Amino acid sequence: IYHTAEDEQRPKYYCLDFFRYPSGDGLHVGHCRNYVPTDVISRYKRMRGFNVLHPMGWDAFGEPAEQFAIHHNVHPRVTTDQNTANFRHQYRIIGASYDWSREIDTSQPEYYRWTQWFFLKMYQRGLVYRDTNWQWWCPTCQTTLSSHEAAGGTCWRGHPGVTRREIPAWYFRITAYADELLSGLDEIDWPEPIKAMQRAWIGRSEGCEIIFTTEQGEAIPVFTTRPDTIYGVTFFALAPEHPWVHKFTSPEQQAPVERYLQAAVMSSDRERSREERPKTGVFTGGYVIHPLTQQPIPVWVADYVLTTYGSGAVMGVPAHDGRDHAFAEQYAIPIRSVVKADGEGGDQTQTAYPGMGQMIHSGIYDGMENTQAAAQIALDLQRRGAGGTKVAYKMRDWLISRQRYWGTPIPIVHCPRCGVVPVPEDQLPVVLPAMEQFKPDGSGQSPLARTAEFAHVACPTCGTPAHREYDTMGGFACSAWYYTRFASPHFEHGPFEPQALRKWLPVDLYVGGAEHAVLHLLYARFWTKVMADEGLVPFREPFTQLKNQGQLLAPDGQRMSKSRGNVITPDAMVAEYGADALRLYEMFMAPFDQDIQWNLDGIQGMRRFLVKVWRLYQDTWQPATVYQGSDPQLERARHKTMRLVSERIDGFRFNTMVSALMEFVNLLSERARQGTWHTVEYQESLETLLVIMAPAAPHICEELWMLTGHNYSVHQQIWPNWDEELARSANLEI
Ligand code: ANZ
Ligand code: ZN
Repeated sequence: IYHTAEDEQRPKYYCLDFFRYPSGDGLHVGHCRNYVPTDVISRYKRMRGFNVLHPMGWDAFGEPAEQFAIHHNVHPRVTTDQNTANFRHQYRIIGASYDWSREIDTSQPEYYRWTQWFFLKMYQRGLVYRDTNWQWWCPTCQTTLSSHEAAGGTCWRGHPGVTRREIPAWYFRITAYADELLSGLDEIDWPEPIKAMQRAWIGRSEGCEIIFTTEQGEAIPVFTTRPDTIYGVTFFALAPEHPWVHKFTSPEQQAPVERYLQAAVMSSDRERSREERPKTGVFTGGYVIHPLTQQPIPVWVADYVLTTYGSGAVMGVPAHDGRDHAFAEQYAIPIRSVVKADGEGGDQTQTAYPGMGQMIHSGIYDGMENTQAAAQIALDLQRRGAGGTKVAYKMRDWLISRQRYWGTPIPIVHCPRCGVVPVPEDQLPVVLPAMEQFKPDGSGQSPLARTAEFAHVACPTCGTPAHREYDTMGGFACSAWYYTRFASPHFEHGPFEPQALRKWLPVDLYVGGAEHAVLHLLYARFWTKVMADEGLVPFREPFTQLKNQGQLLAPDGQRMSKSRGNVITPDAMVAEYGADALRLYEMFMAPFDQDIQWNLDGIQGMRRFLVKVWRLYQDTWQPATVYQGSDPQLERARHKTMRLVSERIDGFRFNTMVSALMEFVNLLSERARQGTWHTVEYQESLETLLVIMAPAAPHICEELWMLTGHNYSVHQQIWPNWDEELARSANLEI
């Protein structure tokens, strides 16, 4: 017997599922494609001698939970507690072996006081700031969104019609870690598509900053990857949100510019940067001065220029940039070629030429290769104080303010005398008041502003009557560090107990859906790096290995959803076929990461398989010690099966792990049919099968383990070792 209690001698294994937000819908069988394999791995690792941490908790704060509560007109505290009870029940019936003594709930003050504590740490490190800006605004959720959450013009919850508002909000300076977020990807074992999405999201681009000047001599920089095209600049374009638009706008152009601005800011960045989108803009009436020719260049406003990238302004080079070309054609702006392709005349202006070649119409740089000229021009500009090399990132800072009730209150006080004052650490948590009227009222302000007891406080510094920050943090703040809390979930003197943290973290295996590629998974990496710089954790990447399960579609080929009425619940399947049949089918249906459709025949087949296993033990298990004959072939098959099952669990090949078990059972059935089951090899095989099938089908294996006279529990057995020689030479005859 093997003791699975924690033991300091053993290595650790931290196997984490994405924790859940406690929606009212509960689990459907699609979710089990995540939870069953991780449970199998956890059980397997325990039997292989690891201390395994396999916890579950609730991502309870945030818009999904609050939207659900609003929809059902019940307080989110009530719905959250109801829903978590349902989830807990569902996890239990599918046999998930979570350590429920470590359950956490991000909406409890014992948890969110540490979310607030981290906010203060970041504040001290200069990683938190407040800024008034154009924010993404979801009219359905009635709250601001981060650019991540608003990508594509749809709210991350699926609501269309995301627009923009100009409001003050709090940000985490995630861009300070852009380079490390990029380079860290090389060290972790994550699916390549997720890494690619993070790289694209960070969007590092090496180029050059070039400083143009206003007619009054003020500097206005642009970011360009093509300084070699500087003599081809025929216009200058500002993003509609650029703060200097008004400075350039002449009295005559006032009205058209205003009209343009109002329309422009409402479309999303992605829409605005679509290559095929017709280019629009308006002339401001103003000019900038070209840094090398000193010529005046007309300043336009154009919405294909994003305020969120580079400096929010571009030097327009229609001869060599596709978008600038389309724009110039639209507004009859001159097109001036400055790089010619080999063997070309160079002055064609029908389309943009983005390629390499020889410099023309570029003063002293004429005749040079353009790549060489680019470096030279960057250098010359730098000498004159008119620019230099620069790296730009597509990624923006992380907007965390939400004008919503159901979130972690931001621990800040606004004092008429002292300004912004962070709440002192010893006054945490700032408790979310229990409000009956928690719904947004359409004012755009957080409901917390309406609670006098919460809102009014004495300034922690000077005692003057002041008011609290009303915004709460978006739910992604809570989930950015939860994986550390599981190490010591009840610790009261910090977010985690340092010893426990060192023992369990980082997470060895993290499993969940691919839809979190750039939200949660990027935020958590950022938070970890801050924790590391704060000296709190001895690692810089939280999740050593990441796996994304494939999607399970309904039998009609659609996504399972309540609204479509095609949801299949584990509750119904467990009631009808048993948890083990469900588990085996979840693994057997397809490779772990492949999308697949639910098929009732599949689970019925698994049920039949388990009945067959059951009969085998009823009919042929022999407690006596009198054996007849020997069966070397079966012995080889036994060793081979031990090896295959182990390798396939390790390699995330759960479907073929199940087929290895099935082949072995077929072999045993054959012996049973032929009456050649009185051998010691056969009886040993029956015993081995229960042990190696226990992670996949824990209930039936435990039951048969007991019925065949063993002591509790099959799950505390040592995983068997196989003989490589025997395992190799086996030929399975089916
Ligand atoms: C002049 C130029 C000439 C450009 C040329 C390109 C080709 P990546 O590679 O994605 O970093 N740009 C700069 N800031 C922008 C903004 N805020 N919104 C929209 N476009 C912006 O792209 C860098 C190029 O994107 C920059 O180089 C700039 O156009 C444009 F033949 O400058 B380029
Ligand atoms: Zn004060």
